[in-house]
Amino acid sequence: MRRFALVFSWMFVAMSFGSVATGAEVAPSATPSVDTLVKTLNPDIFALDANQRPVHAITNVFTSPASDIARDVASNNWYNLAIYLPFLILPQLVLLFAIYRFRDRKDGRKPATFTGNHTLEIVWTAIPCLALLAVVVPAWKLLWKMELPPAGIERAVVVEVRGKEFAWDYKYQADNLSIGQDVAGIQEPLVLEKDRPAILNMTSNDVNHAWWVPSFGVKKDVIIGRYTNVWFTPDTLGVFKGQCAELCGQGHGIMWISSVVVDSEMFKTYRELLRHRNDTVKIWNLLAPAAVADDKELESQVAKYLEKGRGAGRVLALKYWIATNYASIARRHQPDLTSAQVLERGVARRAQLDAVLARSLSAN
Ligand SMILES: [Cu+2]
Repeated sequence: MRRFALVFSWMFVAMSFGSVATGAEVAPSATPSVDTLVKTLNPDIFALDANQRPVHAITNVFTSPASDIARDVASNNWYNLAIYLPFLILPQLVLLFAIYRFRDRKDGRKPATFTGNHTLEIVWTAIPCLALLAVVVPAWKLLWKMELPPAGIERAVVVEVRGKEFAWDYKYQADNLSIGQDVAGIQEPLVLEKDRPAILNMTSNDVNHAWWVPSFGVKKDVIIGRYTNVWFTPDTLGVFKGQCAELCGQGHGIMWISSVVVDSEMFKTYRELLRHRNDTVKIWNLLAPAAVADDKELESQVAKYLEKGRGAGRVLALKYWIATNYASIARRHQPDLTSAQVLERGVARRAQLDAVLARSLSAN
């Protein structure tokens, strides 16, 4: 009973710790260029197949473990294999030996018959029991570890995960920043920080799903009307893929998961970019491929945007989101424009924005 109380309570503990860690306005120093940021934080839009679907490359937990839990899961599996492999192989060897050694030699000898052998029976009962114990104890310890709050819970990145037919929405609990699908409807990756525990509190909007990223060693049902949770500490930089692992309807096969693990500097920058995202929508509407991009209108919207703050982070966020939107939308079929035309327009409009920004920033 105590254990269940513990398990249920830790996610709330995690939530409250998470909300304390709200970041202040960060002025990114020595930040990478806008294009580098776009590529680093949105790897999927640069890796689409001929049908414009993200290239799946789900790495597995044994060859590419990328979290503490994944490493434990992989080593526990190899250990279990070492224990149970002899039980699979030895009986076959004994059987082959007996078939050969005690074959009928056509010399009229009668086979020996005997019943009961206490010593033998005790041995063949005791050995499997010991093997079972040898498997159970470490497996139990690992399962226990996965259920309990992580070490360093107060540093954890707490994310609410919502499954829906057929995509994922994420919300960083600390500052209520949400991500999901971008302007072109492409699933956005969950960005996590290396060496910082991630706690996912998960639920569903419609039917049951499952959040599965093998390289994190995590697979958990995402159930409507209930919260399930997992934690792991990503320990490798890079992009890690997964897939919904609960048959949830027609689009189940394309309900993929993407996660990008970045260093702490990049994670800070990312959160800063997210913080200003909603404010960039009006400017995006002026700069989108089909828009007229009137210079006067743009100047007034940029001025409004800068009224709320003109720090380096806020300016970078504006440039970043326009670039990201263009990068993404160029890789989806547009009604009248080819990808190349969209990209070309993107370059021109980003230059237009840079010019307006430069004017607005130098004006005051
Ligand atoms: Cu599914």
